[in-house]
Amino acid sequence: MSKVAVIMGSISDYDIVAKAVDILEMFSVPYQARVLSAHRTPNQAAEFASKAEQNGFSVIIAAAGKAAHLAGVLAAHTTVPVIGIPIQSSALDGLDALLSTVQMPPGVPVATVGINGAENAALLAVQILALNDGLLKEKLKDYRLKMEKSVEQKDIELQKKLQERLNTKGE
Ligand code: RP5
Repeated sequence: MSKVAVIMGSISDYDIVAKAVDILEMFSVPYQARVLSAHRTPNQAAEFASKAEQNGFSVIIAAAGKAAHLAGVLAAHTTVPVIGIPIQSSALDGLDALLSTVQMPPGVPVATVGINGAENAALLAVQILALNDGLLKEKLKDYRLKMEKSVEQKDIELQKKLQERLNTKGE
């Protein structure tokens, strides 16, 4: 199966990135996680992206905070789709990373998820892989169904709580 690369700009991003890893593992998608920085290890980051396709990666997830150029730099060195996760790691609460990641010039796209949106980044990666993988597509349908059931259950619980509230007030 095609692999997903999960790149983070710093090990301090890992707590958030771990949520993406959890999702990939849940779908049994092979991945490789690395710390590579657009600013601190620019040559290694460029080399990784340049060789990503030949090394069997079909999607790259790139998480970075502050002046978050990682996803864009990786995207500049490959045509493998890059999904950016802006990390909330500075005084600007992640808005800096969001804008740095999402505002790519025409020609070099980065599919940017919300600030700290690691789960969605992984799900989007799984959805991309599922285009050519029927089993993965089925797993995604199951995942959506479970999500639907869980929200329906919460709604039932809410209705119960509200009814109890009304009953207590009526006593
Ligand atoms: C970014 O700067 C990293 O992605 C991280 O979110 C932020 C802070 O990095 P550290 O100083 O914690 O290594 O490049």
